[in-house]
Amino acid sequence: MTTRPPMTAEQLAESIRHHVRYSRCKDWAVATDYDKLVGLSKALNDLVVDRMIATQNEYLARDVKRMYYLSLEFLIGRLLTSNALALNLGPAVVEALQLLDLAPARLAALEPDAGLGNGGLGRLAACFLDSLATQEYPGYGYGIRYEHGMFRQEFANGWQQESPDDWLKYGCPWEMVRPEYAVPVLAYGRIENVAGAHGGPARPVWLDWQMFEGIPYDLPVLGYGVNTVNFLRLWSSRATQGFRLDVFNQGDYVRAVEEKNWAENISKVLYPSDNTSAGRELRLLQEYFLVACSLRDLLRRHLKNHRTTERFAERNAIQMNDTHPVLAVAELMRLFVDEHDMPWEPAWEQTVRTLGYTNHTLLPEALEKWPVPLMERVLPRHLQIIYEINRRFLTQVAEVYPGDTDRLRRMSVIEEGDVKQVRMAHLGIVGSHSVNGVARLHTELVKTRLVPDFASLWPERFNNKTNGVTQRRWLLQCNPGLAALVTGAIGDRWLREPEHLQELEPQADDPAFCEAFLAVKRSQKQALAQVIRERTGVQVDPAALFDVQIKRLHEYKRQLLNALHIMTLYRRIKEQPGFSSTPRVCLFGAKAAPGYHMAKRIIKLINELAATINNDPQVGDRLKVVFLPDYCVSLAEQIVPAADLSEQISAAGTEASGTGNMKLALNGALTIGTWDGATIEIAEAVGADNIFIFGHKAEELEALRAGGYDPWAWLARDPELWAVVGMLQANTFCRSSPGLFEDVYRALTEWGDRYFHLADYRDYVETQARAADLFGRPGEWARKAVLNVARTGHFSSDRTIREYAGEIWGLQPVPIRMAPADVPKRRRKGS
Ligand code: 26Q
Repeated sequence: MTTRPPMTAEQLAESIRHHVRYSRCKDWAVATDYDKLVGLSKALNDLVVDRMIATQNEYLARDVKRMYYLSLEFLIGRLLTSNALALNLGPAVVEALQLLDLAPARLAALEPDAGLGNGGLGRLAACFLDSLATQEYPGYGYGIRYEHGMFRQEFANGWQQESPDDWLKYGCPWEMVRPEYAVPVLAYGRIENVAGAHGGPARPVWLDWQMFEGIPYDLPVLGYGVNTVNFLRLWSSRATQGFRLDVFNQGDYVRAVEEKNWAENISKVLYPSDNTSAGRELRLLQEYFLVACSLRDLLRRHLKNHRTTERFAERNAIQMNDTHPVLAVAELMRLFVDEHDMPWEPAWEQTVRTLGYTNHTLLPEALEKWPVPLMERVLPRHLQIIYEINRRFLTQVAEVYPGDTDRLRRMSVIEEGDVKQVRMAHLGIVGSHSVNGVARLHTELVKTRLVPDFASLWPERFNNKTNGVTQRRWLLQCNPGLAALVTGAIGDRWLREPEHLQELEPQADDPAFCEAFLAVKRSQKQALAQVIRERTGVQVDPAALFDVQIKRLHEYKRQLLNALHIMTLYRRIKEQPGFSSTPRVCLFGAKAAPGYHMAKRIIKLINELAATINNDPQVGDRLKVVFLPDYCVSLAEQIVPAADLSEQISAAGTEASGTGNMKLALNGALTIGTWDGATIEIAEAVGADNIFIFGHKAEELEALRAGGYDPWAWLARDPELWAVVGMLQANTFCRSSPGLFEDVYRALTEWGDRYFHLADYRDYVETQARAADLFGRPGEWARKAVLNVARTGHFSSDRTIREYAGEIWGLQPVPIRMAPADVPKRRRKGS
């Protein structure tokens, strides 16, 4: 970055002292480290505020087109370091803290993660905000300010235990509450058609509703090295006077206050399930709450510059992150038609032209469907609107395919059955001008398997946007050693233009550079070894192969296949006394949805493997197994830089994209993976020689399925597999509780091995052996690792966002110049 830092270390130190005193009301002598962290955050925030005001003024003055990213999840993690880096104050912060006799890392570690998401979908939303601001796009996030984000995970006797996350306990120095922009939200009640005034047509009127309100809290989103500061607006729910007014009036004060509590439950907690739909009333209310607050807010902003909503889509784009905010289709129609008096057709045209829908999963259990009776009770007017949308849509389908009633049944937004259901994916597709998948294979499968009828009706609507990750958090911030090595070789343009990483390619053939790469990797592994010791008590050798699988625990992701490989190595060590192999540390980080029985068993299994293997003197340093508890963004930032081998081993055709695969490759880990999701595109980018691909492809698994896949046949054919699976049944890893892993064993056998662990086992084990072998030749390994870094610039979310902006949103960058007048006088002097 060529621009001058906006403050010197001395000024920053002074500002920290100022804020400890005036924001925390603490004398320096008694201030805690946490007070000082807040002081530092507030000091930086002063600079942020000037840029945020300048940015919003510019957008308003130029009446720019804006994009709103609606998501039930934003997994942003910590903000201090990324904000300091974006402001070009990285070195100044370190120096200022030295002046104040404080350790930067210790302070930074006190900031709780904002864990407002489950996994990939939520983290993607956070990377997108970073790339939007850095590329100077007017793009905002809208989400929910969950009081409790993703649960904290501990292990008790190897079992996952959840406890509530309390990230707001000490407040959040970055958030700005804006009660003046509170919005009312209605739910429940009934619809009556009331005759219009002066004999006009009858209009539906929503009666007997309950009201609550959304209070917005803004988190600033800083562009790196630019003045742009966008924001993420998070809604907190609150009861209003209008809430159960009747109960207040009847004098039942206590009951009224009890019910007040109920309204405040809406933003209380993040649903911790990933890739399964909860189907609960509270979740429906959360989804509606986000949509209702956000649309009312952005419509208010639109009406500052425009008298009407007639040409709304020219100035606004809205992206729906999966089906979770798809009620936006009905709510935008309701606002246009019921509140802004637009006729149906133009309202529908503006709605469709404004909205885009991103699909993130093919798993049937993740597809959201809401029972019609529930929707009718909670959102009666929306259900009416959805029926009308569907009626018009099916009329259109019937014109294109006359007499094809089966097609109408398949495509309908309403699924018939004992209990009718609203299919949210269908509503999203019908109500959007763009439907995208998140990796090339995934988009193909959306078109051919998930919704083929829609893809043939509207082929132009479907498009691919392969995911990406921000190289600022996932290389510059988390791996400063490697970032400095890269910048030393090719300069720092890669920070804003990730394509430049490819200039690193020639360095792969420079032994000195490869040596330097290995030295950085070694020091990152030493740092992680210390974290492992502190958190689990396990001693690992930093020279060993660090084999890493970090992601949500789900059967389709096949942590169990990894476990079968570990059992295989263990068995070989035990049965072949002279067995020698590359020393390996198998690392896991994963949370299981609290109600997901099989996922919790698999965690227990891996913890039992760890207990047995790590304490077996016969094994020694040849094999260690570590399950780090409470995997989260900040822990990922410590694991990713230290990984040698990245496990991306989902059953082909099940992982929509994956984004951990990108983070790990960008940090020079080699991938062992299946031909699935974005791993396919990573393989094409880095080259077949620089990645370990194994297993059946999606169409091969499909053929196996069609031919009647028989796990027993695969067992019978492979004696080693037979022996390893037998260990599950024989209580080898749960001597004191027989039968503990019976269900895991059954899932792999009697229950049909839904995710083809057994079919991919042999190729996996052999490919692991090739990886271990290569690791024994560090020069060759380093060359491939450096090529991975050089060739993964394509997987930056900067590229992804540029594609969305150009092809879906019609969004232009808006550079923000900071005139001296944008900074109040008090702060201008000396800076
Ligand atoms: C739905 C209804 C009720 C409660 C919860 C949910 C719910 C919540 C989260 C359903 C799904 C999710 C999360 C899905 C997810 O993270 N998908 C991942 O998205 C990534 C970004 O595109 C991809 O890289 C991953 O492949 C995909 O699994």
